[in-house]
Amino acid sequence: MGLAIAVVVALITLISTGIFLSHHWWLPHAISTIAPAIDRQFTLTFVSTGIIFVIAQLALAYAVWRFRDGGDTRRAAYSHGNTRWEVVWTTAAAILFIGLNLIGYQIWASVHFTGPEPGAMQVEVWGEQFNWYFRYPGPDNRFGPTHPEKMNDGIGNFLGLDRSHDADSKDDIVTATLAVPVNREVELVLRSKDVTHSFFVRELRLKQDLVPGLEIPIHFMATETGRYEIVCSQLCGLGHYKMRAYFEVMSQPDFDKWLETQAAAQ
Ligand SMILES: [Cu+2]
Repeated sequence: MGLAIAVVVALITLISTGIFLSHHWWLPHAISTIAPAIDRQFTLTFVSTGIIFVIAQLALAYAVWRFRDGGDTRRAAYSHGNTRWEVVWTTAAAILFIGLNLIGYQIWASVHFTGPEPGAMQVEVWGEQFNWYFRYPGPDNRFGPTHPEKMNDGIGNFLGLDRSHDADSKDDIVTATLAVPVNREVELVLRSKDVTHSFFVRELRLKQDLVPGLEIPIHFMATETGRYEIVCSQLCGLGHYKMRAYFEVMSQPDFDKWLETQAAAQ
């Protein structure tokens, strides 16, 4: 029985490790300038914890086999721990996790704490149960104020704009798709109308919560044109599963044309 359990533990370990090594299910194609650093961090975390996982599981399999019941009638002796080894394990785990955090922190900070490059294009991202809206500031480059009491999805005033009174709102463009020009720095300002949502585009390697009452900026540069999916990755209610939108990366001329069409439809 001991041998059978040891073989099963070893097989589970080796097969699951093999699945990861084969990259059969792996990260989707990356299209942002920050992506290589995030993928490197991911791989570093995976490799270091993976090696420890394999060693620990194979040691478990060995112990199950080595100390199996062999009809020995001696009484078992109980160990009460080994302080020196406990200090060693705990210190090693602390160094590993704090080290990984320190390396990862720099990548995270480059998206969140350092501002975008000058000349970045600003877009507001709004989440509501269960839709996404995006707002471009228009030719004046300024977002008009939003009035919660004027928000009315029924008449298409999703963000509560008062275009007849607020000068800055007049040329604001509200869309259902997030389009950006390729190779241009973009700053997104994330806002929520109701509960916490999360903006996630796998190919950008970008995920950030939208928190009611906060305006959260993040920035990125997309390096390949194409159409990708935005999903809400924070369980936000019954319709969470269908809270999606498209993210399109276009050439600058295509983007200009697209924005013009959107402006005409306001
Ligand atoms: Cu949501």
